[in-house]
Amino acid sequence: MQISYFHTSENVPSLRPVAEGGPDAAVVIDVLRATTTIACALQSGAEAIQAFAELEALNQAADAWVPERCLRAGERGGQRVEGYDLGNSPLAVTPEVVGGKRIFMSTTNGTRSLEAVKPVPLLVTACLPNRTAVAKRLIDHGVERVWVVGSGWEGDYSLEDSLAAGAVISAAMECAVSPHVGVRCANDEALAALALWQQWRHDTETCLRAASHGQRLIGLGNHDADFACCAAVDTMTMVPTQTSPGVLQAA
Ligand code: 3SL
Repeated sequence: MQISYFHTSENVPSLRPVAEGGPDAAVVIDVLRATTTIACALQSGAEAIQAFAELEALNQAADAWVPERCLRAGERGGQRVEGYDLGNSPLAVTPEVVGGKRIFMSTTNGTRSLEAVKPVPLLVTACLPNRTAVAKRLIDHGVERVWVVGSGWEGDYSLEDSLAAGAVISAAMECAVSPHVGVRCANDEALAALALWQQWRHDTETCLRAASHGQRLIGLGNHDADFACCAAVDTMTMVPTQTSPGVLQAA
């Protein structure tokens, strides 16, 4: 298995079909906080997350859904979009709130990364809590070329997404015990992510708080519980998986 890492959706190369060397799997990461929230929401029993880069498209799709089973989650600049049911906190997606519901979701960066790799045959999302579960899923599927895509912040690099990319790559290397499964970093970004994980793996919360987006969230108010949730490692086996374009479900 060859794993490439791209820091943001803007860095993702044009997609080619698998037969022409394109990826057969993609892993989207937005540690703070979209992919952590997505995993928590599905763990809490949400029927699905339907992701949108733009609010207009989200509103159209949500308007067409059964109102009692529909929630709108929107985040811009770290804050909840006015009039929406939810922002982007993993703590808000409790079973009481999201059980049985479809969450129509748009965030500043995370849902844009999902959009960028929507056509890839196997698309999953990762965060620190489910990083080993994601790595195992890749191995079980026998995929050959994996693109891991971070979300960054408005086109810029983010430390916490790279940390989680390294966490997933490291888990894949540890889990690939059969002699015929080899895991290799296919670009420098993947190697650098792995080095970052080696540096911070015993203190992930410090890394998240030191990161520029961590500092942005701290500036917006108390996010202690969000940091603790997003920094937890291997606490979840949920692997959000795209089941139809833009729709993630527990699979
Ligand atoms: O950028 C994103 O997609 C969000 O996850 C950002 S925030 O953590 O909700 O501020």
